[in-house]
Amino acid sequence: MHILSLHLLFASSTLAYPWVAGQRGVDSSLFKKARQPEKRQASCPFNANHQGAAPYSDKYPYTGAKNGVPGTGVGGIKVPADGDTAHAFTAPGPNDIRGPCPGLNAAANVSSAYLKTITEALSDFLLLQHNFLSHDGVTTFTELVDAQQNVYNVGYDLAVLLAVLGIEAGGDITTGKLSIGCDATSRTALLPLLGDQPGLDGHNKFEADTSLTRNDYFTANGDNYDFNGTLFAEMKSFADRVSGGNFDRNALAAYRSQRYDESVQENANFFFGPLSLLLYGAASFLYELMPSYGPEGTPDLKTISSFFGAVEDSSAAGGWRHVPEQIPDNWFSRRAPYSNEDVTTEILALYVKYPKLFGGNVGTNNFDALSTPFGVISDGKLPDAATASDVLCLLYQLATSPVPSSLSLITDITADVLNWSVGKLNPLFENSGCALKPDQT
Ligand code: HEM
Ligand SMILES: *[C@@H]1O[C@H](CO)[C@@H](O)[C@H](O)[C@H]1NC(C)=O
Ligand SMILES: *[C@@H]1O[C@H](CO)[C@@H](O)[C@H](O)[C@H]1NC(C)=O
Ligand SMILES: CC(=O)N[C@H]1CO[C@H](CO)[C@@H](O)[C@@H]1O
Repeated sequence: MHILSLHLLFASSTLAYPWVAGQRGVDSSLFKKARQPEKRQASCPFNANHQGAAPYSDKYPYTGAKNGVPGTGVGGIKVPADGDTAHAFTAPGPNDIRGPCPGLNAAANVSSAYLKTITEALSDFLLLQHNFLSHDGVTTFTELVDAQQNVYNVGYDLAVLLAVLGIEAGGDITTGKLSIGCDATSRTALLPLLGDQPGLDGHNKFEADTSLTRNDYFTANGDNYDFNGTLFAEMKSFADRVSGGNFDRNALAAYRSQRYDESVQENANFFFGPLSLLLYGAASFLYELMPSYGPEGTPDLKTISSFFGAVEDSSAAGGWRHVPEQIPDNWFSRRAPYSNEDVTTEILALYVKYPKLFGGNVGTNNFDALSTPFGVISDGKLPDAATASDVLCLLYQLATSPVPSSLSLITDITADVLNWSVGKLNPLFENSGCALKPDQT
Protein backbone atom coordinates (compact mmCIF):
# COMPACT_ATOMS: atom_id res chain seq x y z
CA MET A 1 0.00 0.00 0.00
CA HIS A 2 1.42 3.35 -1.02
CA ILE A 3 0.31 6.71 0.19
CA LEU A 4 -0.04 9.37 -2.45
CA SER A 5 -0.26 13.09 -1.95
CA LEU A 6 -3.23 14.99 -3.26
CA HIS A 7 -0.84 17.72 -4.36
CA LEU A 8 0.06 15.58 -7.30
CA LEU A 9 -3.51 15.73 -8.40
CA PHE A 10 -3.23 19.43 -9.01
CA ALA A 11 0.10 19.23 -10.78
CA SER A 12 -1.22 18.66 -14.25
CA SER A 13 -3.81 20.74 -16.00
CA THR A 14 -3.96 18.58 -19.07
CA LEU A 15 -4.74 15.22 -17.54
CA ALA A 16 -6.58 15.37 -14.29
CA TYR A 17 -5.49 11.96 -13.15
CA PRO A 18 -1.73 12.08 -13.55
CA TRP A 19 -0.98 10.19 -10.39
CA VAL A 20 -2.48 7.07 -11.84
CA ALA A 21 -1.99 7.57 -15.55
CA GLY A 22 1.69 8.23 -15.00
CA GLN A 23 2.27 5.19 -12.83
CA ARG A 24 4.05 2.09 -13.90
CA GLY A 25 1.75 -0.70 -15.00
CA VAL A 26 -1.05 1.54 -16.13
CA ASP A 27 -1.93 1.42 -19.79
CA SER A 28 -2.39 5.09 -20.50
CA SER A 29 -3.99 4.38 -23.87
CA LEU A 30 -7.01 3.37 -21.82
CA PHE A 31 -7.23 6.88 -20.48
CA LYS A 32 -7.16 8.20 -23.99
CA LYS A 33 -10.08 5.98 -24.76
CA ALA A 34 -12.01 7.37 -21.84
CA ARG A 35 -11.34 10.82 -23.21
CA GLN A 36 -12.66 9.99 -26.64
CA PRO A 37 -16.34 9.28 -26.42
CA GLU A 38 -16.84 9.80 -30.16
CA LYS A 39 -17.46 6.15 -30.75
CA ARG A 40 -20.15 6.04 -28.17
CA GLN A 41 -21.61 9.20 -29.65
CA ALA A 42 -21.78 7.62 -33.06
CA SER A 43 -23.64 4.63 -31.69
CA CYS A 44 -25.83 6.65 -29.34
CA PRO A 45 -29.51 6.24 -30.26
CA PHE A 46 -31.08 9.20 -32.04
CA ASN A 47 -34.78 9.78 -31.79
CA ALA A 48 -35.63 12.48 -34.30
CA ASN A 49 -38.95 12.90 -32.59
CA HIS A 50 -37.77 14.39 -29.29
CA GLN A 51 -40.64 15.09 -26.93
CA GLY A 52 -40.14 16.85 -23.64
CA ALA A 53 -41.60 15.63 -20.37
CA ALA A 54 -45.36 15.67 -19.99
CA PRO A 55 -46.60 18.80 -18.27
CA TYR A 56 -48.25 18.20 -14.90
CA SER A 57 -51.96 18.87 -15.13
CA ASP A 58 -53.99 20.46 -12.35
CA LYS A 59 -55.83 17.19 -12.04
CA TYR A 60 -52.65 15.18 -11.36
CA PRO A 61 -50.16 17.58 -9.79
CA TYR A 62 -48.26 15.02 -7.63
CA THR A 63 -46.21 17.20 -5.24
CA GLY A 64 -46.92 20.24 -7.38
CA ALA A 65 -43.29 20.57 -8.46
CA LYS A 66 -43.34 22.34 -11.79
CA ASN A 67 -40.91 24.34 -13.91
CA GLY A 68 -38.06 23.77 -11.47
CA VAL A 69 -39.74 25.23 -8.41
CA PRO A 70 -40.23 23.30 -5.16
CA GLY A 71 -43.34 21.21 -4.69
CA THR A 72 -45.20 20.72 -1.45
CA GLY A 73 -42.90 17.97 -0.21
CA VAL A 74 -46.01 15.99 0.64
CA GLY A 75 -45.81 12.48 -0.80
CA GLY A 76 -47.79 9.31 -0.20
CA ILE A 77 -49.11 9.80 -3.72
CA LYS A 78 -49.90 7.03 -6.18
CA VAL A 79 -47.50 7.15 -9.15
CA PRO A 80 -48.59 7.20 -11.88
CA ALA A 81 -51.92 8.50 -10.57
CA ASP A 82 -55.03 6.58 -11.62
CA GLY A 83 -56.30 8.20 -14.77
CA ASP A 84 -53.08 10.05 -15.56
CA THR A 85 -52.67 8.47 -18.96
CA ALA A 86 -50.04 11.06 -19.82
CA HIS A 87 -47.70 9.31 -17.42
CA ALA A 88 -48.61 5.67 -18.03
CA PHE A 89 -45.81 3.21 -18.70
CA THR A 90 -44.45 2.87 -22.20
CA ALA A 91 -41.36 0.85 -22.95
CA PRO A 92 -38.57 2.72 -24.68
CA GLY A 93 -38.02 2.09 -28.34
CA PRO A 94 -34.71 1.37 -30.02
CA ASN A 95 -34.05 5.08 -30.49
CA ASP A 96 -34.43 6.03 -26.85
CA ILE A 97 -31.39 6.50 -24.63
CA ARG A 98 -31.16 4.74 -21.28
CA GLY A 99 -28.18 4.70 -18.96
CA PRO A 100 -26.62 3.64 -15.68
CA CYS A 101 -29.31 5.11 -13.40
CA PRO A 102 -32.31 2.85 -12.86
CA GLY A 103 -34.22 5.63 -11.09
CA LEU A 104 -34.04 7.92 -14.10
CA ASN A 105 -34.57 5.10 -16.59
CA ALA A 106 -37.80 4.19 -14.81
CA ALA A 107 -38.96 7.80 -14.79
CA ALA A 108 -38.27 8.09 -18.51
CA ASN A 109 -39.79 4.72 -19.34
CA VAL A 110 -43.01 5.89 -17.77
CA SER A 111 -44.69 7.58 -20.64
CA SER A 112 -47.82 7.99 -22.54
CA ALA A 113 -50.10 5.25 -23.69
CA TYR A 114 -52.08 8.15 -25.06
CA LEU A 115 -49.04 9.36 -26.90
CA LYS A 116 -48.39 5.97 -28.41
CA THR A 117 -51.86 5.41 -29.72
CA ILE A 118 -52.89 8.87 -30.78
CA THR A 119 -49.91 11.03 -31.48
CA GLU A 120 -48.57 9.04 -34.32
CA ALA A 121 -51.74 9.86 -36.19
CA LEU A 122 -52.04 13.48 -35.19
CA SER A 123 -48.41 14.37 -35.80
CA ASP A 124 -46.98 17.67 -34.68
CA PHE A 125 -50.01 19.04 -32.99
CA LEU A 126 -49.89 16.62 -30.11
CA LEU A 127 -46.15 16.23 -30.10
CA LEU A 128 -46.06 17.99 -26.81
CA GLN A 129 -44.83 16.28 -23.75
CA HIS A 130 -46.10 13.25 -22.01
CA ASN A 131 -43.53 11.77 -19.69
CA PHE A 132 -41.92 12.49 -16.37
CA LEU A 133 -38.62 12.81 -18.24
CA SER A 134 -38.22 13.15 -21.98
CA HIS A 135 -38.88 9.67 -23.29
CA ASP A 136 -35.91 9.73 -25.65
CA GLY A 137 -33.55 10.14 -22.67
CA VAL A 138 -32.41 13.67 -23.52
CA THR A 139 -33.71 15.43 -20.46
CA THR A 140 -33.28 18.82 -18.81
CA PHE A 141 -32.32 20.26 -15.43
CA THR A 142 -35.92 21.34 -14.86
CA GLU A 143 -37.41 17.96 -15.80
CA LEU A 144 -35.00 16.28 -13.40
CA VAL A 145 -35.80 18.57 -10.49
CA ASP A 146 -39.57 18.23 -11.03
CA ALA A 147 -39.64 14.49 -11.71
CA GLN A 148 -37.54 13.51 -8.71
CA GLN A 149 -39.98 15.37 -6.45
CA ASN A 150 -43.15 14.25 -8.18
CA VAL A 151 -42.25 10.61 -8.74
CA TYR A 152 -40.11 9.73 -5.72
CA ASN A 153 -40.68 12.63 -3.32
CA VAL A 154 -36.99 13.42 -3.33
CA GLY A 155 -36.64 16.70 -1.39
CA TYR A 156 -36.14 19.85 -3.43
CA ASP A 157 -32.67 20.30 -1.93
CA LEU A 158 -31.47 16.83 -2.95
CA ALA A 159 -33.28 17.00 -6.30
CA VAL A 160 -31.33 20.16 -7.16
CA LEU A 161 -28.03 18.79 -5.86
CA LEU A 162 -28.30 15.62 -7.96
CA ALA A 163 -29.43 17.52 -11.04
CA VAL A 164 -26.49 19.95 -10.66
CA LEU A 165 -24.05 17.07 -10.34
CA GLY A 166 -25.65 15.30 -13.30
CA ILE A 167 -25.44 18.31 -15.60
CA GLU A 168 -21.88 19.03 -14.47
CA ALA A 169 -20.90 15.45 -15.20
CA GLY A 170 -22.28 15.13 -18.66
CA GLY A 171 -24.63 17.89 -19.72
CA ASP A 172 -24.78 21.53 -20.75
CA ILE A 173 -25.34 24.48 -18.43
CA THR A 174 -26.47 26.79 -21.20
CA THR A 175 -29.19 24.59 -22.63
CA GLY A 176 -29.74 22.81 -19.31
CA LYS A 177 -29.79 19.53 -21.22
CA LEU A 178 -28.43 16.14 -20.26
CA SER A 179 -28.41 12.68 -21.80
CA ILE A 180 -29.30 10.07 -19.17
CA GLY A 181 -27.00 7.64 -20.99
CA CYS A 182 -24.61 7.92 -23.90
CA ASP A 183 -23.04 10.93 -25.55
CA ALA A 184 -25.75 12.93 -27.33
CA THR A 185 -23.78 16.15 -27.66
CA SER A 186 -25.45 17.03 -30.94
CA ARG A 187 -28.70 17.33 -29.01
CA THR A 188 -27.58 18.59 -25.62
CA ALA A 189 -25.18 21.34 -26.66
CA LEU A 190 -25.84 24.64 -28.33
CA LEU A 191 -22.49 24.48 -30.06
CA PRO A 192 -21.39 20.87 -30.30
CA LEU A 193 -17.98 21.94 -31.47
CA LEU A 194 -16.95 23.19 -28.04
CA GLY A 195 -16.50 19.73 -26.61
CA ASP A 196 -18.16 16.46 -25.85
CA GLN A 197 -20.94 16.07 -23.35
CA PRO A 198 -20.74 12.40 -22.45
CA GLY A 199 -24.09 12.14 -20.67
CA LEU A 200 -24.45 10.11 -17.49
CA ASP A 201 -22.38 7.28 -19.00
CA GLY A 202 -19.33 9.57 -18.74
CA HIS A 203 -16.86 7.67 -16.59
CA ASN A 204 -15.45 9.03 -13.33
CA LYS A 205 -17.65 12.05 -13.46
CA PHE A 206 -20.77 10.88 -11.66
CA GLU A 207 -20.73 7.31 -12.95
CA ALA A 208 -17.99 5.42 -11.14
CA ASP A 209 -16.54 2.03 -10.26
CA THR A 210 -18.08 -0.45 -7.78
CA SER A 211 -21.69 0.04 -8.97
CA LEU A 212 -24.37 -2.31 -7.74
CA THR A 213 -25.41 -3.76 -11.11
CA ARG A 214 -23.14 -2.08 -13.67
CA ASN A 215 -19.60 -3.09 -14.68
CA ASP A 216 -16.53 -1.01 -14.02
CA TYR A 217 -15.71 0.96 -17.15
CA PHE A 218 -12.24 -0.45 -17.72
CA THR A 219 -12.98 -4.11 -17.06
CA ALA A 220 -15.88 -4.21 -19.51
CA ASN A 221 -14.52 -2.40 -22.52
CA GLY A 222 -16.37 0.76 -21.57
CA ASP A 223 -19.75 -0.80 -20.80
CA ASN A 224 -20.43 0.93 -17.50
CA TYR A 225 -24.15 1.43 -18.16
CA ASP A 226 -25.89 -1.86 -19.02
CA PHE A 227 -27.62 -3.96 -16.41
CA ASN A 228 -25.49 -6.99 -15.49
CA GLY A 229 -27.51 -10.04 -14.37
CA THR A 230 -24.54 -11.65 -12.63
CA LEU A 231 -24.14 -8.58 -10.44
CA PHE A 232 -27.86 -8.43 -9.75
CA ALA A 233 -27.71 -12.07 -8.61
CA GLU A 234 -24.77 -11.18 -6.37
CA MET A 235 -26.72 -8.30 -4.84
CA LYS A 236 -29.72 -10.56 -4.29
CA SER A 237 -27.55 -13.14 -2.55
CA PHE A 238 -26.52 -10.45 -0.05
CA ALA A 239 -30.16 -9.50 0.51
CA ASP A 240 -30.93 -13.18 1.12
CA ARG A 241 -27.99 -13.91 3.39
CA VAL A 242 -27.83 -10.68 5.35
CA SER A 243 -31.43 -9.50 5.57
CA GLY A 244 -33.85 -12.31 4.84
CA GLY A 245 -34.36 -11.25 1.24
CA ASN A 246 -34.56 -7.50 1.77
CA PHE A 247 -32.33 -4.98 0.01
CA ASP A 248 -31.87 -2.92 3.15
CA ARG A 249 -29.04 -0.93 4.70
CA ASN A 250 -27.24 -3.94 6.17
CA ALA A 251 -27.42 -5.97 2.96
CA LEU A 252 -26.32 -3.10 0.73
CA ALA A 253 -23.47 -2.00 3.00
CA ALA A 254 -22.09 -5.54 2.88
CA TYR A 255 -22.61 -5.84 -0.87
CA ARG A 256 -21.00 -2.45 -1.59
CA SER A 257 -18.02 -3.54 0.48
CA GLN A 258 -17.65 -6.65 -1.65
CA ARG A 259 -18.00 -4.66 -4.88
CA TYR A 260 -15.16 -2.40 -3.73
CA ASP A 261 -12.95 -5.37 -2.93
CA GLU A 262 -13.73 -6.90 -6.32
CA SER A 263 -12.74 -3.69 -8.09
CA VAL A 264 -9.45 -3.52 -6.21
CA GLN A 265 -8.70 -7.07 -7.29
CA GLU A 266 -9.97 -6.93 -10.87
CA ASN A 267 -9.68 -3.40 -12.19
CA ALA A 268 -6.17 -2.13 -12.91
CA ASN A 269 -7.63 1.36 -13.37
CA PHE A 270 -9.91 1.28 -10.36
CA PHE A 271 -10.68 4.73 -9.00
CA PHE A 272 -12.66 5.55 -5.88
CA GLY A 273 -12.68 9.29 -5.28
CA PRO A 274 -14.64 11.36 -2.77
CA LEU A 275 -17.48 11.74 -5.27
CA SER A 276 -17.94 7.96 -5.15
CA LEU A 277 -19.79 8.66 -1.90
CA LEU A 278 -22.72 9.30 -4.24
CA LEU A 279 -22.84 5.56 -4.87
CA TYR A 280 -23.68 4.98 -1.23
CA GLY A 281 -26.46 7.50 -1.68
CA ALA A 282 -27.75 5.56 -4.71
CA ALA A 283 -27.66 2.36 -2.64
CA SER A 284 -29.85 4.02 -0.01
CA PHE A 285 -32.44 4.75 -2.71
CA LEU A 286 -33.29 1.03 -2.79
CA TYR A 287 -34.72 1.11 0.72
CA GLU A 288 -35.61 4.82 1.05
CA LEU A 289 -37.20 5.64 -2.33
CA MET A 290 -38.10 2.43 -4.15
CA PRO A 291 -40.47 0.62 -1.76
CA SER A 292 -44.09 1.74 -1.83
CA TYR A 293 -44.33 4.57 0.74
CA GLY A 294 -40.52 4.57 0.89
CA PRO A 295 -39.16 3.53 4.29
CA GLU A 296 -42.63 2.39 5.39
CA GLY A 297 -42.56 -0.27 2.68
CA THR A 298 -40.32 -3.28 2.21
CA PRO A 299 -37.35 -3.32 -0.19
CA ASP A 300 -38.11 -6.87 -1.27
CA LEU A 301 -37.16 -8.66 -4.47
CA LYS A 302 -40.45 -7.89 -6.17
CA THR A 303 -39.97 -4.14 -5.72
CA ILE A 304 -36.28 -3.98 -6.48
CA SER A 305 -36.44 -6.24 -9.53
CA SER A 306 -39.14 -4.00 -11.02
CA PHE A 307 -37.04 -0.84 -10.61
CA PHE A 308 -33.93 -2.55 -11.97
CA GLY A 309 -35.83 -4.28 -14.78
CA ALA A 310 -34.59 -7.70 -13.61
CA VAL A 311 -36.49 -10.82 -14.62
CA GLU A 312 -35.46 -14.29 -13.49
CA ASP A 313 -34.43 -16.36 -16.49
CA SER A 314 -32.20 -19.39 -16.22
CA SER A 315 -30.94 -18.91 -19.76
CA ALA A 316 -29.64 -15.39 -19.04
CA ALA A 317 -26.21 -14.55 -17.62
CA GLY A 318 -26.37 -14.78 -13.85
CA GLY A 319 -29.96 -15.99 -14.13
CA TRP A 320 -31.39 -12.48 -14.60
CA ARG A 321 -32.46 -10.89 -17.87
CA HIS A 322 -33.09 -7.18 -18.37
CA VAL A 323 -36.41 -5.63 -19.35
CA PRO A 324 -37.44 -1.97 -19.16
CA GLU A 325 -37.35 -0.56 -15.66
CA GLN A 326 -40.79 0.04 -14.28
CA ILE A 327 -42.42 1.58 -11.25
CA PRO A 328 -44.32 -1.33 -9.63
CA ASP A 329 -48.12 -1.47 -9.89
CA ASN A 330 -50.10 0.26 -7.19
CA TRP A 331 -47.04 2.12 -5.96
CA PHE A 332 -46.99 5.22 -3.72
CA SER A 333 -44.22 7.73 -3.17
CA ARG A 334 -42.72 8.15 0.31
CA ARG A 335 -44.66 10.55 2.51
CA ALA A 336 -41.82 12.76 3.78
CA PRO A 337 -39.29 14.18 1.33
CA TYR A 338 -35.89 12.50 1.18
CA SER A 339 -33.63 15.44 1.95
CA ASN A 340 -29.91 16.21 1.79
CA GLU A 341 -29.74 15.57 5.52
CA ASP A 342 -31.41 12.18 5.08
CA VAL A 343 -29.21 11.02 2.25
CA THR A 344 -25.95 12.10 3.86
CA THR A 345 -27.02 10.33 7.07
CA GLU A 346 -27.48 7.15 5.03
CA ILE A 347 -24.24 7.62 3.08
CA LEU A 348 -22.39 7.77 6.36
CA ALA A 349 -24.32 4.88 7.89
CA LEU A 350 -23.50 2.66 4.90
CA TYR A 351 -19.86 3.75 4.79
CA VAL A 352 -19.02 3.26 8.47
CA LYS A 353 -20.13 -0.35 8.45
CA TYR A 354 -17.23 -1.16 6.10
CA PRO A 355 -14.94 1.89 5.88
CA LYS A 356 -13.01 2.00 2.60
CA LEU A 357 -10.01 3.99 1.47
CA PHE A 358 -10.38 6.63 -1.22
CA GLY A 359 -7.79 6.41 -3.95
CA GLY A 360 -7.10 4.24 -6.92
CA ASN A 361 -5.26 1.27 -8.36
CA VAL A 362 -1.98 1.50 -10.18
CA GLY A 363 -2.38 -2.05 -11.42
CA THR A 364 -4.64 -4.86 -10.26
CA ASN A 365 -4.66 -5.32 -6.54
CA ASN A 366 -2.22 -2.43 -6.13
CA PHE A 367 -4.08 0.32 -4.40
CA ASP A 368 -2.86 3.82 -3.56
CA ALA A 369 -4.78 5.81 -0.98
CA LEU A 370 -5.24 9.57 -1.09
CA SER A 371 -3.21 10.98 1.75
CA THR A 372 -3.78 14.72 1.73
CA PRO A 373 -6.89 15.79 3.60
CA PHE A 374 -9.77 16.87 1.43
CA GLY A 375 -12.82 18.23 3.19
CA VAL A 376 -13.54 15.83 6.00
CA ILE A 377 -11.50 13.06 4.36
CA SER A 378 -8.16 12.39 5.99
CA ASP A 379 -5.75 9.48 5.74
CA GLY A 380 -7.81 8.43 2.74
CA LYS A 381 -10.92 7.81 4.85
CA LEU A 382 -13.97 9.37 6.36
CA PRO A 383 -12.94 9.56 10.01
CA ASP A 384 -15.08 7.94 12.69
CA ALA A 385 -16.07 11.36 13.95
CA ALA A 386 -17.45 12.51 10.59
CA THR A 387 -21.03 13.72 10.65
CA ALA A 388 -23.73 13.80 8.01
CA SER A 389 -23.24 17.54 7.68
CA ASP A 390 -19.51 17.01 7.06
CA VAL A 391 -20.50 14.70 4.20
CA LEU A 392 -22.96 17.26 2.87
CA CYS A 393 -20.32 20.02 2.90
CA LEU A 394 -17.95 17.66 1.10
CA LEU A 395 -20.53 17.12 -1.63
CA TYR A 396 -21.05 20.89 -1.89
CA GLN A 397 -17.31 21.37 -2.18
CA LEU A 398 -17.07 18.73 -4.90
CA ALA A 399 -19.90 20.34 -6.84
CA THR A 400 -18.55 23.88 -6.64
CA SER A 401 -14.77 23.70 -6.91
CA PRO A 402 -12.42 22.50 -9.60
CA VAL A 403 -11.39 19.71 -7.27
CA PRO A 404 -13.98 17.18 -8.43
CA SER A 405 -12.53 17.00 -11.87
CA SER A 406 -9.06 16.62 -10.39
CA LEU A 407 -10.33 13.80 -8.27
CA SER A 408 -11.82 12.12 -11.26
CA LEU A 409 -10.54 11.28 -14.66
CA ILE A 410 -11.40 14.08 -16.99
CA THR A 411 -11.01 17.73 -16.28
CA ASP A 412 -13.34 19.88 -18.24
CA ILE A 413 -15.25 21.60 -15.49
CA THR A 414 -14.85 25.23 -16.42
CA ALA A 415 -15.18 28.36 -14.31
CA ASP A 416 -18.55 28.97 -15.95
CA VAL A 417 -19.82 25.58 -14.89
CA LEU A 418 -18.63 26.08 -11.32
CA ASN A 419 -20.24 29.50 -11.16
CA TRP A 420 -23.46 27.97 -12.45
CA SER A 421 -23.34 25.33 -9.69
CA VAL A 422 -22.69 27.95 -7.04
CA GLY A 423 -25.69 29.90 -8.30
CA LYS A 424 -27.94 26.83 -8.09
CA LEU A 425 -26.68 25.49 -4.77
CA ASN A 426 -25.94 28.51 -2.57
CA PRO A 427 -29.60 29.41 -1.98
CA LEU A 428 -30.17 25.88 -0.72
CA PHE A 429 -27.06 25.77 1.42
CA GLU A 430 -27.55 29.08 3.22
CA ASN A 431 -28.23 27.43 6.56
CA SER A 432 -26.12 24.34 6.01
CA GLY A 433 -23.14 25.52 7.99
CA CYS A 434 -20.91 24.76 4.99
CA ALA A 435 -18.38 27.35 3.81
CA LEU A 436 -20.02 28.73 0.70
CA LYS A 437 -18.24 29.82 -2.46
CA PRO A 438 -18.99 33.31 -3.73
CA ASP A 439 -20.70 33.94 -7.06
CA GLN A 440 -18.50 35.34 -9.78
CA THR A 441 -20.18 38.60 -10.54
C1 HEM B 1 -30.81 14.12 -11.23
C2 HEM B 1 -30.95 13.01 -10.57
C3 HEM B 1 -30.09 11.80 -10.76
C4 HEM B 1 -28.93 11.65 -11.46
C5 HEM B 1 -28.16 12.70 -12.26
C6 HEM B 1 -28.52 10.26 -11.31
C7 HEM B 1 -27.40 9.70 -11.90
C8 HEM B 1 -26.93 8.43 -11.66
C9 HEM B 1 -25.71 7.89 -12.17
C10 HEM B 1 -24.72 8.63 -13.07
C11 HEM B 1 -25.59 6.65 -11.69
C12 HEM B 1 -24.45 5.67 -11.92
C13 HEM B 1 -23.59 5.63 -10.71
C14 HEM B 1 -22.71 4.42 -10.72
O1 HEM B 1 -21.68 4.43 -11.40
O2 HEM B 1 -23.05 3.44 -10.07
C15 HEM B 1 -26.74 6.38 -10.87
C16 HEM B 1 -26.96 5.20 -10.20
C17 HEM B 1 -28.11 4.92 -9.51
N1 HEM B 1 -29.20 5.73 -9.37
FE1 HEM B 1 -29.37 7.62 -10.04
N2 HEM B 1 -29.43 9.61 -10.53
C18 HEM B 1 -30.41 10.50 -10.17
C19 HEM B 1 -31.54 10.22 -9.41
C20 HEM B 1 -31.91 8.97 -8.96
C21 HEM B 1 -33.13 8.65 -8.27
C22 HEM B 1 -34.24 9.64 -7.95
C23 HEM B 1 -33.08 7.32 -7.99
C24 HEM B 1 -34.07 6.42 -7.28
C25 HEM B 1 -35.25 6.31 -7.43
C26 HEM B 1 -31.84 6.81 -8.47
C27 HEM B 1 -31.40 5.50 -8.32
C28 HEM B 1 -30.15 5.05 -8.65
C29 HEM B 1 -29.62 3.75 -8.28
C30 HEM B 1 -30.33 2.69 -7.46
C31 HEM B 1 -28.34 3.66 -8.81
C32 HEM B 1 -27.35 2.50 -8.69
C33 HEM B 1 -27.41 1.59 -9.87
C34 HEM B 1 -26.35 0.53 -9.79
O3 HEM B 1 -25.31 0.74 -9.18
O4 HEM B 1 -26.56 -0.54 -10.37
N3 HEM B 1 -31.15 7.83 -9.05
N4 HEM B 1 -27.55 7.48 -10.87
C1 LIG C 1 -21.13 -9.18 -15.51
O1 LIG C 1 -20.40 -9.14 -14.30
C2 LIG C 1 -19.58 -10.29 -14.11
C3 LIG C 1 -19.01 -10.16 -12.70
O2 LIG C 1 -18.27 -8.98 -12.58
C4 LIG C 1 -18.53 -10.35 -15.20
O3 LIG C 1 -17.72 -11.48 -15.02
C5 LIG C 1 -19.21 -10.38 -16.54
O4 LIG C 1 -18.26 -10.32 -17.56
C6 LIG C 1 -20.19 -9.25 -16.69
N1 LIG C 1 -20.97 -9.45 -17.91
C7 LIG C 1 -21.01 -8.57 -18.89
C8 LIG C 1 -21.86 -8.92 -20.05
O5 LIG C 1 -20.42 -7.51 -18.87
C1 LIG D 1 -22.27 33.68 -12.09
O1 LIG D 1 -23.58 33.25 -11.88
C2 LIG D 1 -24.49 34.27 -11.53
C3 LIG D 1 -25.84 33.62 -11.30
O2 LIG D 1 -25.77 32.70 -10.28
C4 LIG D 1 -24.57 35.30 -12.63
O3 LIG D 1 -25.41 36.37 -12.22
C5 LIG D 1 -23.18 35.84 -12.93
O4 LIG D 1 -23.26 36.69 -14.05
C6 LIG D 1 -22.25 34.68 -13.23
N1 LIG D 1 -20.90 35.20 -13.43
C7 LIG D 1 -20.17 34.89 -14.51
C8 LIG D 1 -18.81 35.48 -14.56
O5 LIG D 1 -20.58 34.17 -15.41
C1 LIG E 1 -37.42 -1.67 -24.03
C2 LIG E 1 -36.32 -1.03 -23.30
O1 LIG E 1 -35.25 -0.93 -23.83
N1 LIG E 1 -36.57 -0.51 -22.09
C3 LIG E 1 -35.62 0.23 -21.37
C4 LIG E 1 -36.11 1.03 -20.18
O2 LIG E 1 -34.95 1.64 -19.80
C5 LIG E 1 -33.84 0.77 -19.65
C6 LIG E 1 -32.66 1.39 -19.11
O3 LIG E 1 -31.68 0.42 -19.05
C7 LIG E 1 -33.42 0.22 -20.92
O4 LIG E 1 -32.20 -0.56 -20.85
C8 LIG E 1 -34.47 -0.67 -21.17
O5 LIG E 1 -34.05 -1.37 -22.31
